[in-house]
Amino acid sequence: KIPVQSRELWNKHKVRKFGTAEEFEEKFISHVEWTLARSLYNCDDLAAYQATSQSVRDNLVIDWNKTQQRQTARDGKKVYYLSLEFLMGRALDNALINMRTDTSSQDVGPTDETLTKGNTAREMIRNAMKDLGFKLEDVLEQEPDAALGNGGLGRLAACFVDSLATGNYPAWGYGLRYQYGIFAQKIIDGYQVETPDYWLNFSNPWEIERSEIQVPINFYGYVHRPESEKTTTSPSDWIGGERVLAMAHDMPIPGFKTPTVNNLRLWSAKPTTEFDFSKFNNGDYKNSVEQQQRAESITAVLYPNDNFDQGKELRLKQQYFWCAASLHDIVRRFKKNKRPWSEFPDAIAIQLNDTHPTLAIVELQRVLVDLEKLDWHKAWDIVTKTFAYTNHTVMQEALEKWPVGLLGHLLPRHLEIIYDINWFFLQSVEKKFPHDMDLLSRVSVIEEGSQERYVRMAFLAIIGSHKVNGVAELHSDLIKSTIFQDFVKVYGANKFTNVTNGITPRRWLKQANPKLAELISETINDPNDDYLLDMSKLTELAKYAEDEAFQKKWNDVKQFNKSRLADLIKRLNNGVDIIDRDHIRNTLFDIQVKRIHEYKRQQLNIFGVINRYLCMKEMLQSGSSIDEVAERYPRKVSIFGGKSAPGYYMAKLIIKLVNSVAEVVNNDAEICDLLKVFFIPDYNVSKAEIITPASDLSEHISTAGTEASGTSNMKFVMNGGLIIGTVDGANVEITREIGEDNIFLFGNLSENVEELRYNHQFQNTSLPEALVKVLNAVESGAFSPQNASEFRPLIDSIKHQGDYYLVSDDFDSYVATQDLVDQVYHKDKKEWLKKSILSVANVGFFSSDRCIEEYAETIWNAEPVKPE
Ligand code: NBY
Repeated sequence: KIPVQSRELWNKHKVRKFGTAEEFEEKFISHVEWTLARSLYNCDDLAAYQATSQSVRDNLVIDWNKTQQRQTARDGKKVYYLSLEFLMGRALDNALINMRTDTSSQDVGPTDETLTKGNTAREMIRNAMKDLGFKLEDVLEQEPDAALGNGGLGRLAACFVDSLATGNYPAWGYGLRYQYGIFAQKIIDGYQVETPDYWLNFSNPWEIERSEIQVPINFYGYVHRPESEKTTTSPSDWIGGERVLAMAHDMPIPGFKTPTVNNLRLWSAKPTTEFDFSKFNNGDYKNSVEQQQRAESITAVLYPNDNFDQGKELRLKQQYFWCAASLHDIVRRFKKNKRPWSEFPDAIAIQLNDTHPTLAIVELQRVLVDLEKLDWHKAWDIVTKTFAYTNHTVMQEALEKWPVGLLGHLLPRHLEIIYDINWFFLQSVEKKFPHDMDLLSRVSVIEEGSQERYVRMAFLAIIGSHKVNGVAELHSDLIKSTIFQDFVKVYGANKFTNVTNGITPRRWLKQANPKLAELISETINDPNDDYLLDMSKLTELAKYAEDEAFQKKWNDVKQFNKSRLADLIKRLNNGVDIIDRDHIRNTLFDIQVKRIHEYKRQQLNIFGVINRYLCMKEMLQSGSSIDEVAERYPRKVSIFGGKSAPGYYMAKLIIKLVNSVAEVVNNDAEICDLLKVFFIPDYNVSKAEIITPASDLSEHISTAGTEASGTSNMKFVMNGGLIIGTVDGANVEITREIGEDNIFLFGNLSENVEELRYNHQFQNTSLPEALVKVLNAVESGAFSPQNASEFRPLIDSIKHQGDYYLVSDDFDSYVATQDLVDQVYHKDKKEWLKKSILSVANVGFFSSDRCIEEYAETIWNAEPVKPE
């Protein structure tokens, strides 16, 4: 503690934020000289990025410190969001956009007074950078994506921390600081090749290493129970075998137009400085050093699977390492206040992003029973009131389960606790439904199977939580009627709820689409961009949906964004333009970017493209002119992007098929550039910021009932793109919000999926004629002349393996709907623009701010801590 008489001196030298361009320039230069040890003579774009980030970070850190002090003093309920993935993307541009410009209190950074009207903090810095000799856009490009996630689940966590800070919630994210994020995807000869993403190569200006916060974490070992304690539910000692340290790294998370800066705490693993003397005595010095070095492997790499559980021991180690470190941190902070344990759930809410952090439930029970010596049932009451669990999938292959043997070996005490949790749970079920042995085995946390027994993590998460939510209405209904139906029976339906996903409009509208954001703020007369905090303001736009002058401006923005994407594609295509710039206005940009997965049905999309191509060729062969072909099949570019899990054979084959089709179609002079196909390599957050605003049409075409929500559907709509989609996930609510006239829905409904699958298995189903032609062309080697059988597995899965994803059942309806899209886009542009404008006008519901408010009110019971 600093003595009172010293405080005056501290205050005299209080650090201050930069507020003017001049103050920023001074900061920038001092970081170039002092932080980077460089100078005017060797400051390149990368150094400028680092110096700018350091300067902006200095401002954030001041607010970060104040936010933490304020939240501690106010002592409201704190929210912790546990996610193994945070797909943050770049931080600098986002920080510039979020920098507030609307307050008059002291040391606030750029304010209205220091900025000329209509000029944002971002503009101020852009100008300052220019004066210093740099172009802001080039400098921003230097930042590597923080790609610590796979897809939707990880990006959702990133949008949530943005909205939590913006809503002034006292909330931290907890995750892992992987040294390697999701792999970088290269396309070589049409195939996906994975290369490591060592994103920390040039050091990371956005993280604050907290070397003072190091938590010891144990693995393996054995359980010792004192003679006096007879059962596994009494305090026991876990004697750990292997020990590593979890070190904290903090990332400041700025809210939009608020001084609240929250914290994202990521853990990295490092060896302890303890020395294993038993090994040393054996003379095995080298081995004992190696053992220590292995510690770092725990947080070395993100597992690159989405919607698939691989069940590897190192993954379980990651999960426990992260849960134990985070809980230790949370409990330590709680204990400072000396409140009774029974008040823990009043002080703290912990949200589990999928089942990956389920061990946190077990760990808290262990801490309370073994270390804090609470009675088992009192402890369990605290645990269940604290946790809530979000489910993101109903697909079996994605539901986590761990072999009992593996879990018990790594975490012997935790396995005992899991058995006891299950025991008490099953007793309560037995009491409610006596003698229903089937029910007991169905809801048991332990799956008793053939040889191995497994721990079902989703069941453990339900039992240990007070609320379970799905991520879109359809999905939340489905979990109640399918995978968790027995738990609805046991607990009643109220434990299960829905919070439809959302996305942050700061990144996905303002940052990704500055031109549209500008047009919107000017049109609805909102020069300070307040609509980004209250998206219902967008409904104002509806007035102009049919206004010709406005439609033209709207269309101009879209054309600008399409050119921007065409530039990117040209760059990725070795400088060769595949999109005809003279026709960009009447070329439909049809985009499907997301993880490659059979259930997301990129194969349906590419089969549709092949069908279109074959039909065009057929017309030409039967004597139609190219103009007639163009009339029937107007200009279109079909854009794909997304990563496959490295071990997912079928997904990789789909990528190869797309690239093979592109090769043939793009080089077919006969069709005169009316159709183009491109696969964008290495789809990631920063590429999404270019791609999303450029779509005319985007594809969200999963087999009904398989896509829990989808969030890119929301991003595309927010950027004025129309959707072709199935009645699945959040497409349902998007339709409700924007109106069914403004979305192209097709295909079978989820309630029919079971029957359709049954028919494929036991009935003689025939394939639609058009699809047969497509499959024949693929089978004939039309797209793989050197290896005709290359795509066999894709064909077989439809023809001979029951067509699990129902491509054949939805094919005709998909093609017909694509025809309808062409009709509207090319024959009735006014109608198209009207749909586009009305979509944006009514997209407000899908702001993650709304979503976070719902979590806060219905699950966490938490309130914002407003800055004075
Ligand atoms: O979560 C996605 C859903 O597919 C999507 O519909 C939803 O919008 C989004 C946000 O709620 N799920 C997802 O991205 N899942 C994963 O990335 C994932 C990653 C790893 C594992 C499981 C799922 N795993 O078991 O290792």
